[in-house]
Amino acid sequence: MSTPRRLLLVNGPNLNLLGVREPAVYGHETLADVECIAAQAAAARGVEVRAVQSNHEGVLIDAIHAAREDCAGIVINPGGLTHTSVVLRDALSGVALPVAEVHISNVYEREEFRHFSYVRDVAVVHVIGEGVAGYATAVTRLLDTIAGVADG
Ligand code: CA2
Repeated sequence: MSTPRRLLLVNGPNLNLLGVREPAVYGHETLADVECIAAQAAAARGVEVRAVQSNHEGVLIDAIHAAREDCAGIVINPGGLTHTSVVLRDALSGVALPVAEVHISNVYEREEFRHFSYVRDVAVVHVIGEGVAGYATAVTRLLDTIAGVADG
């Protein structure tokens, strides 16, 4: 079967507040802007993006499971679940799709509890602290990885 020309973009809890609160940390762009940035980076490579944001862990898990059917990879900013969720990590490793982990802020320059990520070692691409532009970087690097796997 050929590789689907679609990525799943997952944004975790509270990322719906982007552009509305804490602009000093997360910038002025909104979640809609982020989804557009990712979609444009993917479209440049002939790939579409299915975007999901939820404040409910189970909704994110269901979207990750569904990606197994029709997506080539997953770009995810798990929000605070990064630092707490074995469940999210298990979903990502369970679907066995290539994963790019994105954080808008530089988590390593923030509180110590943000330094640990349950997702880190199930992701093949990590983009940390590039602001919302990091979503484009993550899409491009993930598609490069997928192309390398497909070619190899
Ligand atoms: O830097 C990132 O992208 C984070 O994943 C964002 C999470 C935070 O818990 C991680 O440590 C790092 C927080 C997402 C909440 O986003 C907000 C956006 C605007 C206003 C309030 C929260």
